Amino acid sequence: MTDPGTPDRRAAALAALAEQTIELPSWAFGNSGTRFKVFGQPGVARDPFEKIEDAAQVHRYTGAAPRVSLHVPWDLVDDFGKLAAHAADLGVSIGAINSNLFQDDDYRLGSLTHPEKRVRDKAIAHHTQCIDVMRATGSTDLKLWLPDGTNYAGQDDLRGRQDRLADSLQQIYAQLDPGMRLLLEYKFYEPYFYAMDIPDWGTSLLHCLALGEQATVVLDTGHHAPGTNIEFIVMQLLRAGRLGAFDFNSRYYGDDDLIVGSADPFQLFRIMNEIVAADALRPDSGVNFMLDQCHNIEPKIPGQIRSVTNVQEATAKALLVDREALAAAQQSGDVLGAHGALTDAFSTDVRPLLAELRESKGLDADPYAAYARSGHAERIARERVGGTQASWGA
Ligand code: RM4
Ligand code: MN
Repeated sequence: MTDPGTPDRRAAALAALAEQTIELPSWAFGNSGTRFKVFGQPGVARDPFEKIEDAAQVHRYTGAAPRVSLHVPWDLVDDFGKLAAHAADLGVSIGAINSNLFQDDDYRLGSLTHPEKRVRDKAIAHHTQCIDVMRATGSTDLKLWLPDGTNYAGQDDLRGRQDRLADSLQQIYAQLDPGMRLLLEYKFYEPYFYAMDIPDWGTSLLHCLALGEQATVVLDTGHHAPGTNIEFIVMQLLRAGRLGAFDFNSRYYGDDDLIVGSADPFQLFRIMNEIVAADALRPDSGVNFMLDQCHNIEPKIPGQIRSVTNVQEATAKALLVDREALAAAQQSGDVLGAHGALTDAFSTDVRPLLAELRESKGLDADPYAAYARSGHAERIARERVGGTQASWGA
């Protein structure tokens, strides 16, 4: 058995964990559900300002979630400068700006790939609006998930759609300021079922390579077929220097958007192991570790706290891998020894290490319990009366 807990390795892990940050999605703080039912919850945010207040609570107790992704138009406000200032007052900042190409009647047959130029131009102009929001908020990441696709073979020309997509993306990319990035997401099915126009990392990467260095791939862990080896994709995108961000969540059947690490903690560990092995945990590595989740039945702020701590636990375990023993076992063909170097680290209880990390930052060792004790959930349930609760999709 390798010993993942040597003092040197623990110290190095603590230093790396102290710098790790995880970005929260604004939509996690609104009500959400399935197409069957959206359950409202007491105290849910009613506007983008309140969503940011909730995100700031997650940061307050974890010390590791200092940015919030926004979604346009769900988070449209009159004055984005004011929203960014509100975030800064609460100790957080605005992260990626997500565009929306899936909620307009014009987009029935596609947006950036649509056969009609008028519709493509409208979808491109929406990104101009998003880039303006980035300028007003100091955001550097424009995140684009393309919901386009077709339902029936022959419905449209597959290659023609790729050509139109390449042209539309180029027009968006050309508007980026230096220092801004385009994060291009992929998803293998849904909302269309025959062919999605960006179904996989290869298609996303090809478009990014054609666009230029400011374009990188977003890997949403929920957007793969069952059994896909996601850590292989992580490794390959890191090799190509094009892993721009994660959308972390868990899936069982589809795009389930459950709490990251809840369905398969070993998979999350394997993903973080590739990140650590490639030294991509560093804050300047260019990988933005974001959550893309919804909390349909569980409370939202505690759900986000649990998500952050799950990512931290997987990261801590990856940092404890005995890399010398691993390399030696790999080199000598010791199959079980090499595998054991990973499983030993995975089996380590890292909660004491994370408690030490939090205490060193002046935080409570258990963010989940500390939030529960704080009375915040009861306070917002009392105070946030009237108005309309924010909801996924609105
Ligand atoms: C999509 C995709 C995007 C997210 C939206 C809300 O399925 O995962 O990342 O912005 O949902
Ligand atoms: Mn996503």
